[in-house]
Amino acid sequence: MKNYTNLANCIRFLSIDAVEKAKSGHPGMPMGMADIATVLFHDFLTHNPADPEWVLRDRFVLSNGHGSMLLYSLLYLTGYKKMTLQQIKNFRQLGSITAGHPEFEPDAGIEITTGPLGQGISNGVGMALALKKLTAEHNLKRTPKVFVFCGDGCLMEGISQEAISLAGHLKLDNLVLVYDNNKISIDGSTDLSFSDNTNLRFKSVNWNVLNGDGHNHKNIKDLFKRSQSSNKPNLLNFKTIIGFGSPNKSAKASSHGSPLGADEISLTKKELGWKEPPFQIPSTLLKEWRQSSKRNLKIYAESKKYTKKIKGLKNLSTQIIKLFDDITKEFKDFKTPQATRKSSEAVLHFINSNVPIFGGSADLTGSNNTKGKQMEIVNHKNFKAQYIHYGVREHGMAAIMNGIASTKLYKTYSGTFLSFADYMKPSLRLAALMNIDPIQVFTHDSIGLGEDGPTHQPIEQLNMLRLIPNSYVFRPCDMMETIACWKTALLINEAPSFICLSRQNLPQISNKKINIDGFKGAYAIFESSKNNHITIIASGSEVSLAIEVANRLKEFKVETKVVSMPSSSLFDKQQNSFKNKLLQSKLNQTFVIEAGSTMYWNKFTNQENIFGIDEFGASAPAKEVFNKFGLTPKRISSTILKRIK
Ligand SMILES: Cc1ncc(C[n+]2csc(CCOP(=O)(O)OP(=O)(O)O)c2C)c(N)n1
Ligand SMILES: [Mg+2]
Repeated sequence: MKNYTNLANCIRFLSIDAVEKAKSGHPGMPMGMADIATVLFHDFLTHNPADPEWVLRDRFVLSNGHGSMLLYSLLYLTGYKKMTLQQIKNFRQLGSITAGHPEFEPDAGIEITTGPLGQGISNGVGMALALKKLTAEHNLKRTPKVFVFCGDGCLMEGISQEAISLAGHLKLDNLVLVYDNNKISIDGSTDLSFSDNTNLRFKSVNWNVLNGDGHNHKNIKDLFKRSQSSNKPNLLNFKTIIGFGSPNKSAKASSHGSPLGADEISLTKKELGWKEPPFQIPSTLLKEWRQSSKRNLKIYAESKKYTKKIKGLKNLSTQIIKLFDDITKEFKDFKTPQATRKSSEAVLHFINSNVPIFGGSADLTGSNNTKGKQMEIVNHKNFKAQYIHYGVREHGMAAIMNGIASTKLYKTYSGTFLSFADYMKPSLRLAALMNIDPIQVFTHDSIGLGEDGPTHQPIEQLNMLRLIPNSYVFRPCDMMETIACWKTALLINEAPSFICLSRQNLPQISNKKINIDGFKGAYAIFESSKNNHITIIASGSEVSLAIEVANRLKEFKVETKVVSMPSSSLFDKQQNSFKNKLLQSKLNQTFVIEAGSTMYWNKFTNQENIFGIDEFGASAPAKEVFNKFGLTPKRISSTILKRIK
């Protein structure tokens, strides 16, 4: 048997030293999980540090991301080139890849950004699902596994339940969740707030549950081994001691999130028999760590015959551009009034058979119109399929999609109502932070949904989404704009997209005006004269309203340019000359109409020039709700006339 204790102490002291030097960080978790991680990396994890992005590697996810030094230590010790000792010494410093919480850096071995607790578990479910699909499609001999570490906090978060429930339903047997059951969180003992029977909880959602001692190497090995023959997802519930080895801080919340301090470090060294100066790893131990992945070289070499065939998302853009030429041709003369969610469905019929994609909906398939014609439904017998019934699990869905998107094997989109974007926000933000590209289809995008009332009528959600850096909000007004938005969203590889669609029918108005190839997020859709007095910006269902307003204003000799802005996010990225020219008007007056909160639009004009809604909607037929909030051609045009007189 290897000397796992000394190998694990390498992780412990790198973590202790890095946190001490940074004067901040979380030593307790790496000290507590070091033994489990050592056994996993030495004997089970299939990876190759010389090729971090090897497509058939197992994935390692640190859901309890505060213990980031555990991950950085493992990557340094096993020999990932980018994870140098200098990086470890620069823990938590500007410009280092050793950020406070792990930040997505696949070529350094950091598979996903974690920190907000519970996300990583759900990301792991997405990765496991994508890898099951890959295995099924390519008939692989071995399904790559996903090992997720989590703590008490991750399991207290509601999102974990959504994810484990779906994972159990789909029987994702390549998923191994390793629970750091140390009974400590920041406030102290978990007895203060957590008395779940975690084993029963997992068993009830169809998981294989194994219990062990997280400091007994033989026992740890045994559990990992037993998990290999399971046909269900696996929970390895390990009793551990946070801050293991520290005489005064182990098993206490005081080791969770602050440096041990010089005195306690000396005592810990004594306790664990560690004699090295800070950041020094004895060469024999480092050598053993560096050798640890060599056992995978045979699998790595053999996998070449498969990896050559796995294209993932490489060279997809040319295919997408060609596909959209066909879609555009098909619909260029389309005239029937139609809800944009229906238009989106029509586009999806083409996409699904031409793009490697996972679609889905959180139990609103018929309302979100997210299921393309030929899409088969993913279940434990059919991982080749494309459509995921996520059930009513919006937050889990968004985080699972981040896991799928992080693999770069598939594009992924989902559906729910726009007002429930609130349920998904934490994961949407993380997608943007990671520069990954999930696409959310958000239907029922305004008070225009009518009778379901204010709980379902989004008001501030459009702008909430627009405020997420590195993300794209789309809100098309008709069929052709929907095509443009889908095309742009699919071509974006480094940011999430949110496509917001109407429940209600809308007229076809953009056919003659939109330039799908050169789509810049906004364009003039209607000009009552080339010499416009004013400009009105509108999006989605309010574009046709804006045109009605313009027609009324013409009766009063006011000439209007209506700018349809299906994507303010994309428009913002354009050159000032284009933006200024598009918005210019003789009276230098810009107005905005959007059935949502007004605040975002202040950057284009004065508050008085914005027609929106800054209170909750109302339960009534759509037309009456639009009336109630003054979003009618008559009210808006008369207000505009007063403003410019
Ligand atoms: C969503 C979210 N809420 C709160 C936090 C702040 N936080 C970080 S660690 C932690 C305690 C977690 O306890 P546990 O997972 O048991 O970690 P341990 O102390 O055992 O390392 C909290 C509340 C967070 N990172 N994410
Ligand atoms: Mg804990």
